[in-house]
Amino acid sequence: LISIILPTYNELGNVVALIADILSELKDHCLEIIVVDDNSPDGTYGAVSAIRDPRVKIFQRTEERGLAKSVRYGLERAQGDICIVMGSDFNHQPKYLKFMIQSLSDFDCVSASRYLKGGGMENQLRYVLSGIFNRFTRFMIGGSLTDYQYCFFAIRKQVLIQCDYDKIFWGFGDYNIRLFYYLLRMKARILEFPAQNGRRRAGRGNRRFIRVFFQYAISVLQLACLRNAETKAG
Ligand SMILES: Nc1nc2c(ncn2[C@@H]2O[C@H](COP(=O)(O)OP(=O)(O)OP(=O)(O)O)[C@@H](O)[C@H]2O)c(=O)[nH]1
Ligand SMILES: [Mg+2]
Repeated sequence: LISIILPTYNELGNVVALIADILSELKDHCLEIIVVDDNSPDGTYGAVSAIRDPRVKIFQRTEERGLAKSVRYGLERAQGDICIVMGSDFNHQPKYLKFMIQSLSDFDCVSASRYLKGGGMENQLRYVLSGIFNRFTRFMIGGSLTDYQYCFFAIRKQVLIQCDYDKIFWGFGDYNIRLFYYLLRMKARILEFPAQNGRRRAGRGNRRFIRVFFQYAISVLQLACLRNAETKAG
């Protein structure tokens, strides 16, 4: 069983079409789609609930809002031995899913990268800034990955459950940096493949770029300190 986790916040114009695309792309696979909605005011929950397909499950969180906590919520409810996390706005394209699932037979985690040859994104300013930030991340926390913050990956449940979720799942997409830090420390085998960022079809995405940038920078510095302390401790 493959579990696909889709966190949503105001994705009424995207998520229903995305689910249809995923179901069609993976029609030969046994899967469940777990949508975790943070009480979106636009009616995302109602639209997904109206999908009459037992493979599609929707959960609504009302206590707090947050991407990383929603992903955790979905992962904790996932029943598959393969979990895939992706956004629900078409930035992460379903056409890569088959490759990701196939490649997991030789790896613990398969992650999309905009920074391998063949990958990329339309917004050039964001592409360059995220690229610089990824280099900074690599320098500070180690590893040889090219994209630590894209949040589009498939992972074996067996490997995932060895991680301490409390240390990873908080904040926005910075949880991805922490997850990869701990996976690399566990010597998990991570494969990156080149991916083109898809165009958001509807709605407005994350507009708090500056805030998110600082949040990510703080996360990297925290991990660098941890790495330093661990190196000293031997
Ligand atoms: N459950 C939940 N999902 C969220 C939250 N914030 C964002 N998301 C979802 O997480 C994914 C990534 O968020 P986006 O707003 O697209 O961030 P982004 O890709 O950096 O921004 P754009 O490039 O504008 O799309 C989307 O599927 C969102 O719906 C949240 O607080 N809770
Ligand atoms: Mg997006």
